[in-house]
Amino acid sequence: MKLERTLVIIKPDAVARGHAGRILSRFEDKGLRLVAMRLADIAPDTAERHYAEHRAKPFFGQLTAFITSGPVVILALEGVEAVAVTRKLVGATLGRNAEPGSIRGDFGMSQAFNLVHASDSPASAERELSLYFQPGDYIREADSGSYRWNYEFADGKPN
Ligand code: 3AN
Repeated sequence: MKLERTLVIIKPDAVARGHAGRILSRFEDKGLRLVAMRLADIAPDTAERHYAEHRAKPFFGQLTAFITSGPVVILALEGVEAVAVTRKLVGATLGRNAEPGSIRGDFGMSQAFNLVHASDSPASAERELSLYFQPGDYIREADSGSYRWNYEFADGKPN
């Protein structure tokens, strides 16, 4: 059974405001599965590698300072089309524009302090997951039985 995995970071603002549990619940409620998780401080060099595509942007310094400013919860989530599903649950970058019902739409107003990072493509997810997790950090591969009521398995493939 091959399912997609994505990286989520519950950012320092969300952890400091005491929303980590409720944000985690949003992903679990949807049926995305936690396959690795850690509460940690992100090292500055890891933050710079993570956000390398934004290096030339004027907010790069603030962005890396913010993500390293306090503890974060780092998650690996699994499911069919997990990257796209997770982005949709997270919502638009600017909290005050984000759709009500999305995490950013329900929990925040800011652009910089926008509660959650989520990988934006399967290729980014692969790169970002490897920044934070080693192969041994993941739970054992789930069998399809543990997804019995999340998907239909007509020909062995989740649908
Ligand atoms: P998203 O997180 O929705 O994928 P990106 O990739 O455009 O958004 O931006 C990465 C992060 O940079 C955002 N999560 C946000 O925290 C921060 N950011 C984006 N634009 C700005 C900005 N104009 N000023 C400050 N921070 C920003």
